[in-house]
Amino acid sequence: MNSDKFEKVAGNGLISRRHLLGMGLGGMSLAATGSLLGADAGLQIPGWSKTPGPGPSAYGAPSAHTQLQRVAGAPNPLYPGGGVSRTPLQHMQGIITPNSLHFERHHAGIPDIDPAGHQLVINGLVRQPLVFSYENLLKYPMVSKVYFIECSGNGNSNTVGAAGGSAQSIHGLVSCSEWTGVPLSTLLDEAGVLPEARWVAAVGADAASMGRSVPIEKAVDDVLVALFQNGEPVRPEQGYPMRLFVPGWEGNISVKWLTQLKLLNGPAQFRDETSKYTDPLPDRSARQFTFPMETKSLITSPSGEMTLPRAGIYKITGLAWSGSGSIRGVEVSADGGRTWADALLESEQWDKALTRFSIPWEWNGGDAILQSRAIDSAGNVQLTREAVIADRGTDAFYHNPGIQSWAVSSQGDVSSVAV
Ligand SMILES: Nc1nc2c(c(=O)[nH]1)N[C@H]1C(S)=C(S)[C@@H](COP(=O)(O)O)O[C@H]1N2
Ligand SMILES: [Mo]
Repeated sequence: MNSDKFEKVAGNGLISRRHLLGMGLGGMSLAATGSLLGADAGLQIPGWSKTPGPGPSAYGAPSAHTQLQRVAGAPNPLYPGGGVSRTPLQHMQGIITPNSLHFERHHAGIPDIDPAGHQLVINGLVRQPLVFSYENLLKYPMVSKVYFIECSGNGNSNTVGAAGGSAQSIHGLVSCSEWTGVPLSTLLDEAGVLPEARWVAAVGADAASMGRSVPIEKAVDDVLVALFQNGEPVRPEQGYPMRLFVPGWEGNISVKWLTQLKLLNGPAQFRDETSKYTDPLPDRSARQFTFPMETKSLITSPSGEMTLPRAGIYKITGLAWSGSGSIRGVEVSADGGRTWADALLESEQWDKALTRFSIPWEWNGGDAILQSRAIDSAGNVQLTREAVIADRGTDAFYHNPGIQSWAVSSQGDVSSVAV
């Protein structure tokens, strides 16, 4: 293997992203997994080519040869229906999360809502209180946008230290879909917001009665009452028949099973914005209403709990996102942050959506620490783990965008470490 033919752009084997862009990897298969074609290659007809398979089906399912699954935490009998399941980021490509693999966070389980019996009420400081049925809402003009949603508890195990784990178990509370719905501004216009109204209090129809307050400026900016997710009705797990979708902000504020929007002159001070979803600080004060999810990225492959079979060329790939705009760039390090190289952005750089990055890397069989660092369109650079801890201490449960470090051992084992 002649590694000199690849342009090295940073320490410990990072190769110029230009090799992914037409310069090629010189016929060397990534990670040297390919084998040479024998003389009779292609002449054997596999069994599946000899007999017709089953015909069309009513609702598709993935190949039985793929095993992508959400992973849920153990149920807690004291907290019926409460819990999370996480997206298998390390096995995915592109930026869109299939609906069946969208992460879940429920405070009191998933209500079984018949849309015919569901109502959305707009009241409070409005000229004319309104009630919408599902059928009614379907008649409004809708917009479709690709947005990520991330639980503010995502990655929190990284604050305390290297707890091990996979991309899924540490960071799987983020997903990205095309959300289609009615702009909230359309509905608020129809109700006629009074000048003294400053906040919109949103409440869900689940047994948690989850409520969150949205400042009016955001509510009339890009917030949706989302009815469709990747083209099909929003899944029950995601809030069927309708959810509030608040782009770029902590997942909790995107109230699912949305049933009430009340215009107020201040925040409602719901439980989920006072005792929960606030950020305790080392000086014993707490931050409240820390809405935008911060600039973050993550290498999804190679990542924790994977094993590299042999030294050679690998394609490092991952995801980056920011609640304050689009992703301007991602840098990758293979030497624990001493040197960095620019990754290739493989997807569109959409506002408040996931962005896919990659870069080729030659693993020499020695120790390595892989990291990625994103910068967004507003110039925000992803914080290091130390910077997060310096700002929030180790008691803060929410908002942990710190740089993820994956250590590669000389055996090829990849694990999460704190550096
Ligand atoms: N009504 C209601 N809305 C809710 C929740 C809930 O339990 N009930 N969970 C919140 C939290 S904490 C998050 S992170 C997101 C998760 O959205 P998802 O389950 O569609 O991924 O929904 C939010 N909206
Ligand atoms: Mo959340």
